[in-house]
Amino acid sequence: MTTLTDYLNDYSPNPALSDVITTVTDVGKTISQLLRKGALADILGEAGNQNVQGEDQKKLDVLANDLLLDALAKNTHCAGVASEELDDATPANADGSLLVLFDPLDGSSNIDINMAVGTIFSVLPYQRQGQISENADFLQAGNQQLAAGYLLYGTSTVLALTIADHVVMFSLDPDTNDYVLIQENVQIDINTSEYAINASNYRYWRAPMQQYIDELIAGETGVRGRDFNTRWVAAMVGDVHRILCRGGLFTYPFDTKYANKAGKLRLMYEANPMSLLIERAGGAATDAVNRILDIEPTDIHQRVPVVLGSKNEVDYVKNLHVTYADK
Ligand code: AFP
Repeated sequence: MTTLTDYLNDYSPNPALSDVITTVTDVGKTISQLLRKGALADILGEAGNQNVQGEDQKKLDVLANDLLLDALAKNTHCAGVASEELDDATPANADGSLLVLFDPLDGSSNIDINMAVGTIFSVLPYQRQGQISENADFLQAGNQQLAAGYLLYGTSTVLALTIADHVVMFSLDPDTNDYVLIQENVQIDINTSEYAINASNYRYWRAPMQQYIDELIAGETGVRGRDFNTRWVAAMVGDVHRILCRGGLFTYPFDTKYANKAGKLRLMYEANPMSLLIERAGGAATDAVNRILDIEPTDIHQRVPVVLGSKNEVDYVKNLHVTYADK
């Protein structure tokens, strides 16, 4: 049996990264326990305020955010934290060498209905050791990430992590409260017949995305020549986990539903960490055309359209968009 501590000792490039990952995943144990208690822990329902995204915060959004913030503020290797729930980045320890970004509770709308939720995290290098970190320090492309992962609080609590050229998965053992290695080298099928999208936004998509989904729905009666299936967890962590387990395509595409939003998902603490996991598992991740990990960020809360998963399917979407652009 290999624990997360064993794995970090064997594969982590430096003790500081191991320590920060341990801090984040230890908070994950607490969040997991709170979720197991559910309504009995008085953590369900609305917190009564909105976050920087203008979204109503759930009690657990705020609690998970505060638990992560408090724990990382005490970690001497953490120079600063950026969270979906906070307007600006929060400085931590100026001598730290790492920056941590997270969505503390992805899929909040699932909390009150006992469906899957998760924590998504990303670790970037801090280049100005000795100085107080600020928003600009976080504006690094996703290809600079030193680590990325998520905790999925589902029927069991699973940790997916990449700190090297591969992806590993751990399961939280409720008896020992240890993360135990369950998969050493996650690989995604390059083809798939399963896709995840919120189809109610159809009328807001651009023409190539509408054509792509029309083709999937046409199945064997259309150009794709085979039937497809859909799944939609309404928590990116759940959809990405399914794709890491059995392939598939997930997309939250550009839509015109809200004029000032390129899509719903955030680049820095949702799309980038998930894209690193997907690519290192042999998949692909784009904004429909461009590689997400190469996007140079301009704001810690900027949004990005996302198409990720089985490589040949992601490439198919890209070709459709490029063909449309050439018309
Ligand atoms: P919440 O955290 O507000 O529930 O949003 C979750 C999310 O950002 C992402 O995890 C889901 O894939 C997506 O939004 C679901 O969006 P819809 O509610 O529009 O389907």
